[in-house]
Amino acid sequence: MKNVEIVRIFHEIAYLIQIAENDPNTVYKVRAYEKAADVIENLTVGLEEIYLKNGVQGLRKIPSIGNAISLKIEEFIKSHKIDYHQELTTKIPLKISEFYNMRGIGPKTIKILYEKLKITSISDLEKAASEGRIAKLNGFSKMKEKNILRTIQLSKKNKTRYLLGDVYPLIKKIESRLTTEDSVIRCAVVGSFRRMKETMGDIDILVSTKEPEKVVNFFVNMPEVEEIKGKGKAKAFVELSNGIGVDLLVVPEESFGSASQYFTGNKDHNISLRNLAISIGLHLNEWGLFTKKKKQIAGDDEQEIYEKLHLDYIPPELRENCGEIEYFSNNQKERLDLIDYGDLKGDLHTHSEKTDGTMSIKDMALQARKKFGLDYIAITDHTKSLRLANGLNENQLLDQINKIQELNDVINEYSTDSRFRILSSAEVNILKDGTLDIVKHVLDKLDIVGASIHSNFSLSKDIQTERLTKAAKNPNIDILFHPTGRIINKREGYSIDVEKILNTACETRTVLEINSSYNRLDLRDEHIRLAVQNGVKLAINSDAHHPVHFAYLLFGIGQARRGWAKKIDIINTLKVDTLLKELK
Ligand code: DGT
Ligand code: CA
Ligand code: CA
Ligand code: ZN
Repeated sequence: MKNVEIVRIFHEIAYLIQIAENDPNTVYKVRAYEKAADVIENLTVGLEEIYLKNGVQGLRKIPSIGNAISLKIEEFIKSHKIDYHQELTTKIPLKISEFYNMRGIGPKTIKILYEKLKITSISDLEKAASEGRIAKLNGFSKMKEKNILRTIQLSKKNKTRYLLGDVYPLIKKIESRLTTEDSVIRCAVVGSFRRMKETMGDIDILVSTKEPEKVVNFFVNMPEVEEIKGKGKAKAFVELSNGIGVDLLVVPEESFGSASQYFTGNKDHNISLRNLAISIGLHLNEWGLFTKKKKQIAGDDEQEIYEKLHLDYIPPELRENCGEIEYFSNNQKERLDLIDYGDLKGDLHTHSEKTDGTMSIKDMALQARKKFGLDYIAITDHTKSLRLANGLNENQLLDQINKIQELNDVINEYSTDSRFRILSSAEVNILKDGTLDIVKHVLDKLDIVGASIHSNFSLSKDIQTERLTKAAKNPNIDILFHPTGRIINKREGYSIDVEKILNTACETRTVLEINSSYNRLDLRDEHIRLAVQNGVKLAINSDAHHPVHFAYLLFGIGQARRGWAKKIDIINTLKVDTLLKELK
């Protein structure tokens, strides 16, 4: 996604010109780059798509993108770099990303510190401040110096967490490399990653081996390792080039199960489990489960730990100390038929090149069937009031319905087994007052209707809730897409009364979406749990704009499991005919 890179570059340019240039007019330039970055950050469309379709003219139609900036975007799309940005970073070799979250240490301060003390990084800054070199500068004081040190401490604590989807491919690569290494017997990535938490602080990897030192050395010498922060005989802690930390723990084979349990966590789940062990006269730690006389009765197999504590196996996604230990005790009658990773039969939120997607409807369908084993997808292109995404109007939607009917025959022509089905649908834009931008008689013709909010994010809680409940009460709307609108680490989501919306969804039989796009994962886990308790049906969708995005369904399923969603709670586990009957 080029948008993200361009946003980063524009922020960097804005930051660096404040240091590099002394002209008083630079404020306007700075503001222009920052405004452009903000607008691009909130676009639902790829700049590259806009450019490929409509060229620089198309880019200029975006609010806050003027001539100069549209040319910079073009330059980036064509050459994957922007010369002006490179000149600036060469001239001023600052580690800018380190300074972003430093409240109170803005570019003005950094400019002086860079010019006078050649400070280019936070560690330079920390060193200079602790040596008292900053207080001596003109315009600074002991007090200011102290504040700088405090800000650095704070920012170390609040380091932003990494998105599961951003680090997933990297983690899988490291896991498979370690797994195939000769000296490794078993390898597992544990911690919050194994619990499929939407973000993670660091990565935790567990290995069993007879040659701990060999494994530790192999690990710290991997190409992704930027810095070795700590290294012992049976553990190591490194930082990768993208900044994330990795803890490696090496244990003997007979402790691999108990160590997996311990380092999967979370911490509170572990504490409850340990107390449960104590209550039946046992002792549990990362090395195993022991009797009072220190005899090991379990350890190499994680499941056995739970069994010996009279529990059914608790899936990692549920280990948050939120009632799972009581629920999974052997005497509980009801089994939890949790949604599983292979359970989805279709995807009810996908885009084609007709709006802001990048592939034809046919290619989306063929790939969904061939690569991801799905039986159906709904094409949910945007509608007309979302201009930036080239939203479809009524006539275009009617054309698309016809086209999809034809395609359904074409793609099944050579298939001998079950038919694949493309459902005609749309991601209808919910307007400010809760009405839709497509007339009813066209919506009536679609197989399924999704609706979502793409504007007016900052309405008051009452009004925003009213807007969504009104949409849910609309008999045409089957599913509300990304209901809370949050973007992880970036945007809180609209202010809404989630319980009220769940109640309305239940009464009106409106389905709520779990959007699998890993920067949304909307609904979040606790909302899913509430929805399930209230009998609201859910759909796990990819929001794919390209076939590779079907892979994101994995994250949506993980999120659903964290919310205790059962297979029957998720409508797209149904066969397509049953699904269409079940909808309101
Ligand atoms: P993260 O890294 O913030 O996303 O979250 P986790 O859950 O991966 O936490 P992390 O990396 O600090 O530790 C991994 C696991 O190790 C954690 O889930 C449970 C276990 N653990 C860590 N510290 C403690 C502790 O003080 N007591 C207990 N019982 N377990 C701990
Ligand atoms: Ca961790
Ligand atoms: Ca850790
Ligand atoms: Zn969408």
